Amino acid sequence: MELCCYPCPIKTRTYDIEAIELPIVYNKYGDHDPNGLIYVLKKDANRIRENALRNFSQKIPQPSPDVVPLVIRANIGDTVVIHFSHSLNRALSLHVLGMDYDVQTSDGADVGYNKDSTTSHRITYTWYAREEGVFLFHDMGDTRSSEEGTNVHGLFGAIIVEAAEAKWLSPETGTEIESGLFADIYHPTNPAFREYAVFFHDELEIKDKDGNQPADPHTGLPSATTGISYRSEPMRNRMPLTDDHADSGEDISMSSWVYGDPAPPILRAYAGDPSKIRLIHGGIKETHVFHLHNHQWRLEDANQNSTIIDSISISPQECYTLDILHGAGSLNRTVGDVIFHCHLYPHFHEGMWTLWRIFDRLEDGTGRLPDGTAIPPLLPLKDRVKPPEKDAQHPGYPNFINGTFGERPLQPPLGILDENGENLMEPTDLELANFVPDFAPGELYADTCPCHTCRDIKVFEIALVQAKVTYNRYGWHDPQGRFFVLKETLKRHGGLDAFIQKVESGKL
Ligand SMILES: [Cu+2]
Repeated sequence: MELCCYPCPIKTRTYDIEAIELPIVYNKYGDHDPNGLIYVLKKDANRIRENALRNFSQKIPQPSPDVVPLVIRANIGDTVVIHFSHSLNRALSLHVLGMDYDVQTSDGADVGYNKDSTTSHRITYTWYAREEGVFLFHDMGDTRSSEEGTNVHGLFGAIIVEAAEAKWLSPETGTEIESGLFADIYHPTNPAFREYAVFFHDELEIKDKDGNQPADPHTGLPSATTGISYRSEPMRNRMPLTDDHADSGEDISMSSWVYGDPAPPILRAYAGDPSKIRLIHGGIKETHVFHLHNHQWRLEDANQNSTIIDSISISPQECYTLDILHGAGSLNRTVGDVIFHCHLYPHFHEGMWTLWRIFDRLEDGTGRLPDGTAIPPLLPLKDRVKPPEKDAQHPGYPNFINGTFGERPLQPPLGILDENGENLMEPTDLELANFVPDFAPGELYADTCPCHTCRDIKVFEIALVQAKVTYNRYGWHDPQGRFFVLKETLKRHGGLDAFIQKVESGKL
């Protein structure tokens, strides 16, 4: 018998899924959708609803950790049976994109002459897991994109198909899980990896903590909200530290030192952990550009000749697997917070961003962030070297960084010189203890040349200059032009003042 014809056992994996209605609170500032609709495992429905209602009833409504898009998993070769039910007074369904099924029974839609496979009560769907990847499911019982529909209120989820024989464990407890955005994936022969499901969705129907349409504090105009996995961190809630509205640059507005962590779920890993992001566009309105800092992946994850990218456009209902090259922290094993966001800046501004936090020391559940928030445990992947324990000199990221919660974050040490060539920011003893062995300005916590193929260092001394810059012969100008100049250029023109004079008089 040919190898491909050998019979293999067909495994049936069954999920009981319910659609429920509940308020979804998108952040600690109380932004919420009072009419949220989500899929949950039926056995979790009461607990999730009760916790959500309790947190919603607080003076400022608070998010409920259990309220996240439903992510279930299967192995290649599985037959997936979904018992779907709900008690809402409408026709709803589960329609999966990209998996095989019989359209007469399991389409989750009411289309043409096919049988209607939406339901007002209960129905069973059968899907076939033929290939590895991430597949969106959503409601096709009500396809309207308006606030009367279901999608904008959150009725979507995903199924991730893993390799045959793979298992999925909780990153915090190490136990097998039935559902969850994040999982550690183990396989008998393949390396373990961190798996992160990330849902983009947009144009949400959001009220502020008082039940009003959120407004932009700078303009007074209505402010839209975009989300990641039923959470959002709009800049409208991160008010400037002072009365000066200009005092809200990115170093402040996106800093956890000032405001605490953003609301969308934070990805977590130890430096070097193999990692896959399962990116899902759950919405039905707009295309977004997922951009992850400091890391790259191949456009086609299974093709070693495929283009290396760090951003990808994702349209409604699309899904991608981002197999991160070199794992968490990339080739340099960088620890710290890495931002990812929609690169369309209005969406970024309206809440579509969060962090990937990469730790250097073992997090056993006893640690705390500078704002007092407990750090949940993160079990090391079992096939990797265990991260070192913390000690007094190595309290783990971010607790070796010089900073105070609620205050503007400091510039990194050794990064800026004054006009006499002296450092403006000297490192603390604790920072010094956590630098890499061959640290240098700009590469304090990560070796930027880990292969050590070349240690010849060329130093560029760069000045930031402000001067009036004239753009054309009609006199169009920027009175506060700011640009970089090599120090040797300044010297060649007789120093800073002489250089500025030449720029402003049009001689340069
Ligand atoms: Cu966007």
